[in-house]
Amino acid sequence: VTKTGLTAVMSQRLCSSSAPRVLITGSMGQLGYPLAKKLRARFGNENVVVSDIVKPLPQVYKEGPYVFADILDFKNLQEKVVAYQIDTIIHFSALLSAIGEQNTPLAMRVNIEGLHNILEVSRQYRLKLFVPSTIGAFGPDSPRNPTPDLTIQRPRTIYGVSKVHAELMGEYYHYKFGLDFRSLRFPGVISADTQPGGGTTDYAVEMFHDALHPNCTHKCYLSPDTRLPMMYVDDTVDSIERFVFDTTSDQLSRRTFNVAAMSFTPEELAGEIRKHFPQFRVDYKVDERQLIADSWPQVFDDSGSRKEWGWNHEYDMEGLVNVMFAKLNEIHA
Ligand code: AKB
Repeated sequence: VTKTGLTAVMSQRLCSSSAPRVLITGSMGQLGYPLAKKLRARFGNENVVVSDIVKPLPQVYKEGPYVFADILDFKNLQEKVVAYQIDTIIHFSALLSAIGEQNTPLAMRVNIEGLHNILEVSRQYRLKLFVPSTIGAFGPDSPRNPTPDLTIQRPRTIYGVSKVHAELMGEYYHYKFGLDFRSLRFPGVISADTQPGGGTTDYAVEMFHDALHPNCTHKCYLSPDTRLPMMYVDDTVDSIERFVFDTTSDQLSRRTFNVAAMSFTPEELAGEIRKHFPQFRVDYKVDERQLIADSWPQVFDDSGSRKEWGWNHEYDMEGLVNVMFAKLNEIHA
């Protein structure tokens, strides 16, 4: 090996030895893969272990470690943490709001029992743990415009209840056992190349896909004036990276924070989409998801995140619509 070659190998070693070793659960959902890409670019492919219980496309195996990790199987989790020398877990596995209402027992198992396993394995092996929370952790008794970080939380979905439980359990493990637990409450997340599944805010993603089909009328299950907080996926991924990997524990006065970017109604989004596709039509036919949306924040107050750990979003509604159509055109080209 030449001297420069050796230096390169050594600096690679130095880099990788100081890099975190991250396990992402539920990686084949909307957020796992985009986050893995970002973290792998920063920390190296081998240092970010992507996991789920599904068999992904072959390309996923080529990009770095992909493992079967069932969050309901404690031993399986322990094994992954030990085998891959994990020091940080990003725990995405969960059933979202609308699907959770259709199968409450499963939502309780995945969102609550699964979380207990993740908390315990994190305590045993002294890991850092990030668990996303949501606007759905608030309910009809919470102030809706704006919704602050600390206020009444009495959600009426099993998803919301499980997320309040996750916030409280994580904070309990932090104060009782010193676990470095962190959580961000996310708005509806919008992305072009990964799909959400079973959420109440999913209409916004579906609108973009339908707009690309000239003869398709989007059927919206929320009323035209339902205002909800939303965020483009790149902002979501940035917030996790910054909050988990660029913020020290002593910077934080608490463990759970709201993050926000924009709020809009279906009618407002359709109006912005019509700037690109003037023929875009929407039929409104509300279903049971309206009740969920009506109990959620309309505008999210994230001033705590902005002040304490420097959160700043990049995409507003106009930026979101531009980037979504640019990405979707690339995908369909
Ligand atoms: C859902 O709609 O359930 C999720 C969320 C806001 O947490 N997208």
